[in-house]
Amino acid sequence: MSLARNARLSKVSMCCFLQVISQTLVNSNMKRDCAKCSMGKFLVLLLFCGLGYLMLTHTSTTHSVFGGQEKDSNRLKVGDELITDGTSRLRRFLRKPPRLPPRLSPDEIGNVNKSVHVPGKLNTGSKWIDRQHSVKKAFSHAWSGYKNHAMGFDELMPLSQRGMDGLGGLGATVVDALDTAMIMGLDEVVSEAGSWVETHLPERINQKGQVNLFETTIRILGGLLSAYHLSGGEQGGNQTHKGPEPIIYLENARSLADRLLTAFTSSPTAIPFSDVILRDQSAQPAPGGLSSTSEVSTLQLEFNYLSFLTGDSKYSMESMKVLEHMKTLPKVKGLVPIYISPQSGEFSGDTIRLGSRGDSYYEYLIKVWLQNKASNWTYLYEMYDEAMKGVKHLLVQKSIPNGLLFVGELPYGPKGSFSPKMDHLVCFLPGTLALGATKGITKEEAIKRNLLTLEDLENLKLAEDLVKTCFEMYSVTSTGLAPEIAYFNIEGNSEGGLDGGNKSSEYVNDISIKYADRHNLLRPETVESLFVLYRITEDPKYREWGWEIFEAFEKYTKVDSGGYSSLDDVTVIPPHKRDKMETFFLGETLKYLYLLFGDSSLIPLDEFVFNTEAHPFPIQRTNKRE
Ligand code: DMJ
Repeated sequence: MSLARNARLSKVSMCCFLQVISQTLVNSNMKRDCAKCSMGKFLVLLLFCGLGYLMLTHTSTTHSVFGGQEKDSNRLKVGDELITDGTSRLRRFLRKPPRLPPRLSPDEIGNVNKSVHVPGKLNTGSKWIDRQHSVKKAFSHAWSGYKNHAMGFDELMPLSQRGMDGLGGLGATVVDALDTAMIMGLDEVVSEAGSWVETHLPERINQKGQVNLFETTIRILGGLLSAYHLSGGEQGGNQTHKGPEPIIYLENARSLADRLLTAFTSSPTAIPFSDVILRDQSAQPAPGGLSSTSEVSTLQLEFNYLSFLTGDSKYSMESMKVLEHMKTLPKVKGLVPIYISPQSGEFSGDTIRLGSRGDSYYEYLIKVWLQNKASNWTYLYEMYDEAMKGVKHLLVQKSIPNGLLFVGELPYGPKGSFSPKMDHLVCFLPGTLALGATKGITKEEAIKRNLLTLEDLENLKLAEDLVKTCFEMYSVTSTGLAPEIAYFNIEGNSEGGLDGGNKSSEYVNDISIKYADRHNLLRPETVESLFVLYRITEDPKYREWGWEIFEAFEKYTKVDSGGYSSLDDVTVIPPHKRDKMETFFLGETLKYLYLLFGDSSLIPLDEFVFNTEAHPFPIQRTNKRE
């Protein structure tokens, strides 16, 4: 039916409608009251004419980060233009609250959406909308610094206002930041970053030299895959964002992954080499021959999703061999050493920790299982479950004098002494524990549906205790920003004179910070866990803590000429700035803060799994892989 015919029909039906209404009124009590007064009649008719006009002319346009898929009424309204004929417009007008203004960004949608959104506690109040807006402004400031001084380089050096290639030269900031811009509804940034990917990335992938398999997978491959999804790629190219056709992101992802695969295929065992030479399509071990445990076990979400999207199982098969092999290796109550040999396939050394080189091994066990529940990889859940029991038995202790729970290390294995050292990196763990407990739904819902075991409840409690500790690692310092590493004072192992400088903190005597560990790299782990804990427990204190951290970043790391900088020492004011803005500040830190302050229906945790670089992939409900 043509649009003109539609419009005619809708006008006809509207006239009939008005006739019926005015007839009813004329025959009703109102007639008796007003019949004597022709002015009254006229006013009533005028009122209905106005109403009819509104119904005929009112159209609605919504805008979202998701491509075209219609979700239930509790979720964000998605899709492109909603143009309806007059009749259905009339039905909807009578049924629904006022419509959204045109082209709202997701944070604004969160605001409007609350009028039809059910879970009251998570509705976004205006304070949080303002705060979310501040995060968006911070992202724009970070991007403008990068764009003006370092476009196409891996990272911005905000103080010297130039770029550097610390990650192999694939324009890492562009790709890491892209899906954050999509989520924030920053069309201009999406367009700039997307055009750069389309124009420059294919050549870089062909011609660049050595890159690290893990960093390239989590930042570049992960960023491309989530950009593909968020721009509507899975809806058959129904593009919902500025920038190139979504297929461009997938093509680049595939071309990159085909080269990265050589790290797996050229290794004599299931454990991949740590580096790839892109232009030669060859791979090599790290100096010393060993790979990091976390690096080889933090590739599977990305390679699985690529297999799902392309229908080519090779990516998933190669990457899953790593975890299948690790399942067979001896462990200490589920905990593993931080090095592994691609030559022998065995773990190397005794050091066990959830900080650097160990962290995301534990994160991916549960996330890969959550991503592919249809594949029945229950061994991953069992490995995760056992490891978390090991963490509780061997690594969790309480500080003195005020009893903060923290996760320490076993530098010499289970028979050696315990070290009360905790990397900021360990602060991913509260979020992972909470996710593992409820599988992404709220605690309230999980309890109502009787889904939580005693173990889940214990893990959730541990998550809440640990995220408090992570927050206190920020509040004990003079700047309100956490150091890279903290030591917790315990019986017989207390460091005096190394406090963080905030004498008014309740925990100033519980936490010590060594001189070499006082830097801050704009890392995301604590705000990541605050975001997950807020979504799961709905406790507003996590948002308040996140806001305090954001304000400290604003105060001490913002660079006037554009961008944000790392810091040398968080215990002194003013802190000395370090000339580097890490890509994960845009890819992770600001994204998690934005989501923390926003509506819970934006990237729901039971529908998406975030890779370790905060790139969200949809959870696979079916197993489409070949
Ligand atoms: C990120 O690249 C990832 O989150 C990784 O898993 C750990 N380190 C950084 C952020 O701190």
